[in-house]
Order: sequence, then C-alpha cells, then structure tokens
Amino acid sequence: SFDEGGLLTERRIIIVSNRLPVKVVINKSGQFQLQPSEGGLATGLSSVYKRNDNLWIGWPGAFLDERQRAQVQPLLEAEKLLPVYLTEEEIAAYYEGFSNETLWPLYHYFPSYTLYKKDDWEMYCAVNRKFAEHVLRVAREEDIIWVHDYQLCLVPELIRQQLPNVTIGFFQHIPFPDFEIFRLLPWRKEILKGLLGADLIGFHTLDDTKHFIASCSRLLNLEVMMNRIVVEGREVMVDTFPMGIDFEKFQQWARKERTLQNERRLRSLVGSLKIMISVDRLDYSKGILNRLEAFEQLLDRYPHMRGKISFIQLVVPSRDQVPQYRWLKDEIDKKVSSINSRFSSFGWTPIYYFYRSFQMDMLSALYKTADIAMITPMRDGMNLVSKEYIASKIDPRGVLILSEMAGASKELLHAIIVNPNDIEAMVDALLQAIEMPEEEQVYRIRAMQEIIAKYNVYHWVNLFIETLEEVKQQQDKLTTK
Ligand code: ADQ
Repeated sequence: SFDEGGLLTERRIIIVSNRLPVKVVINKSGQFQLQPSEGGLATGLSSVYKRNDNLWIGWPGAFLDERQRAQVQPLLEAEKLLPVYLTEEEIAAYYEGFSNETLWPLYHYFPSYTLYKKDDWEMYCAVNRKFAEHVLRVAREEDIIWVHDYQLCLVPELIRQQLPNVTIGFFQHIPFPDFEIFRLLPWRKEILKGLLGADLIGFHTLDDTKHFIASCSRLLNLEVMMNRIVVEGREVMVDTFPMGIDFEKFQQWARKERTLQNERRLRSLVGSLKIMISVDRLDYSKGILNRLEAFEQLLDRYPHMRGKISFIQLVVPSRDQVPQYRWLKDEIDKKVSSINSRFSSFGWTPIYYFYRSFQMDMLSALYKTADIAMITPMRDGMNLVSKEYIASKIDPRGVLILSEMAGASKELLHAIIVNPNDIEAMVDALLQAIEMPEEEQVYRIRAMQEIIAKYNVYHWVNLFIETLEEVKQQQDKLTTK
C-alpha cells in the first residue's frame, strides 16, 4: 500500500517550488520561528523532503535583511529547507505580476483579466534564473529534481543546460489551457521550451495533458508520439497525475476531541437548519459570486426554503494586493449584505460569511456539520477542498455539489456535477441536494471515499516519482543503443 513509508527510490530528491512549506514568523519574544503550512502540497511532500538527504528549495515568504537571514538560515537548514530570498521588487513583478496577473488568469480562462507586461516577464525570467542557480549550487547529475507549478516554468530548461543528464520532473497544479487561449501569451514559446527541459511533465487532468501536447506540436512543430514529445533527440513524457489528499489525516481530524467540541457547539447553534458550506481562497476562479447568485435565486423562487437553510461561506484572504482581487472582495461584501438584508428574519441568517483562515479542528467540524458542500469554481486545476469534505465524513451523510470545471469532477463522479455559469442548474442542484434521501447520500459518499482513500497524496507522489525514473531509464536505453 502507499503510505508515508512507501517511497521506493534511493536517489536524492530536490523539491523546488515558489514557496517553502513553512512561513518565517517572529514570535512574542522577538525571535524568528518557522510555522509549518497546512497546504496539500506541504503535507504530501513533507514525507519526501524529510527523508534521507532530500531537500526543498523555495522562498520562505518574508522579506529579510542580511542580519535577519543569518538568524533564519540555521532554522531552515535544520529542516532541510534551502531558502531563495526575494526582494519586494522581485515579488511584485515575478509573483504578483507575471505569475498572478498573467499566467494565472490566462490559464483559468480569464483572458480579459490577463496583463501582458514586458517588465514583469523579464523579472519572471530573472527570478527563474535565480531559482535555477540555487538548485545548481547543490544538485548533482544523479539527483531527482522535482519542480512545482506555473511560477517556475523556465527552471527545468535552465537546469538542463548545466546538467544535461540530470532527472527533472515538473508538475503543474493549475490547468493548462486550450491552444487558442495559450497562444495569446506573447512568451508562449519560451514557456513551452522552459518546461520541456523536464523529462516528465505532469498535470491533474487528461484535458490539461492534451492541451499541453497540442500547444507543443502547433507552436514548436515538435514530433509527438502519443504522450511523448521529441526535443532535440530527447524524449519528454507528458502525463496525467490527479493529486490526492492525506485521507487518513482528515479522518483522524474528524475524530479529535477539539473537533468534536466544535461540532457540538455548531450543532447547538444551527439546530434543525440545513447547512451548506463553501471554502475557497479569495479568487475569481473559484466562482464565489455565481454561487451567491444561485443561493439568492433559491431563496427568491422557493420561499419555503427561507428559514430552512443557511449558507456558511469561508474565504481565505489571498493576493489582496492585486486590483481584481480587491474588486472581488468588495463585490462579495456587497452581495452577501444585500442577500442578508433582503431575506434575514429574527432567528434566521441566510449567509454566514467569514473572510479569514480557519484552524483544522474548526474546518473539520464545519465539513462534518455541513449537509451540503457547494464547490463550484469557474475553473480549478484539481480542488482539494471537495476531497477534504468527503474525507471528513466519518458519518457518511452529506451531499457534494461540484463544478464540472474542477479537475476533481473527473474523479468524484458521485457528486452532483454542475456548470457554474448555469445558475438555473445550480439552483436545481441545491434542491436535489436538500431533498436527497439518506441512503443515496451514504451510497455516494462511500463511493467517493473509496477513490479518495486509494488515490491519496502519497500514491500521487510515488506514482509521479516512479514514472519519472522509468522515463529516465528508457531515455538512457535509447541513447546507449
Ligand atoms: P488552491 O487554488 O489553493 O490550490 P485547493 O486545491 O482547493 O485550491 O486548496 C486550498 C487549500 O486551502 C485546501 O487544502 C483547504 O483546506 C485550505 N483552506 C481553504 N480555505 C481555508 C480556510 N478558511 N482556512 C484554512 N484552510 C483553508 C492549487 C490549485 C488547485 C489544486 C491545488 C493542488 O488552484 O486546483 O487542487 O493547487 O494542486
């Protein structure tokens, strides 16, 4: 079985991502401290970088001067984390700029939100070179280098130039768009060439994989054989690896005493109300406004639903320096207050809206309490929240409404699948969820739990690394023939 002890390779693995899996914070006595992040990637890969002499290279998430760096460095090194320090200018142009105002909106099919700024692109190149240099300072040709996500598309090729035989994998956590969207990018060829420095390129869904291959053949005229692309005599494999979660961890959280306490408190507050929940980072790709619209129409058109159901919307603050995100935040504020002021009664509030992060024991209690989870992004690489909701249901009652634009919809076939642009269909899905018989809920949750338990995050890590090693062995055979 695949678990934390299941990784097969003996070779050293170097993980590279924009952010390290920890945050540097200053504690009450003015000392630097590392705060582990709870994200899916951090949990999944912590089993990898903590092992043997593996390590993780990335930005520690804080702006530090020379003196501060000297204090933080030993803390990071003790955890096998190698920091890439970035300046505020670098973060503004490479991260907030090119990554989040160019690649993010374009790849999520928001071309009208996409900015094409040459200065941002140049800084993106410079910061990618900086990351590659940090890798090259420690890497040897026999290592496995695993680069993550759209912020670092140029890193594989930059490493390849210096270490021609090293093993490089790249995984993209967000969608790869259709050719007609991708071609809009002025630097489309550079991005593809950068990625093709890898031996294996992975995506969450088959569509992303196909889109990437189509763009390579149309823009670079490269020879394609099924899911292999020939680049200067080297075969690069492109494949689909749907990312999972740590299923067992979510089951354990659901059983913890603090979670049970929170759950009892919540239940006594909500009484016999139906509870619907949504959990998103603040992002226009997550479809928050459409979902609020669907909830409003439900209350509008079906007056008997008033006083029967409440909607708990959690939004995690994110990228609030970017104008579109600030606009979105204002629109959500307005929409929530207009719905609440229109429908509230003494004793019933339609929407509880939280703009903050939650601890796991509260998140788990909310997942358990919710009769319905409505996860309806306009576009999402995978969406782990939908899997976390299902994994937390130790009492297998509840209904998942899931957008067909989320990668997870390709695996969670027992959810109610909706198009987030179709408000009517979302209202119908809500009605169906509210009325779903208990046996059907149990049947659907169990079916989804089976998938999520089997294809967990450790399975994902192992499958990617195993495939990467296989690809490399086949390449070596080809070149020695
Ligand atoms: P994200 O866009 O961040 O990830 P998602 O996969 O849903 O989206 O992960 C969000 C994470 O944040 C979840 O683990 C969730 O538990 C946590 N979270 C959300 N709200 C929270 C709150 N209020 N308090 C605390 N924690 C909260 C990107 C891609 C996705 C892809 C992942 C992994 O956009 O499509 O699934 O990477 O590849």
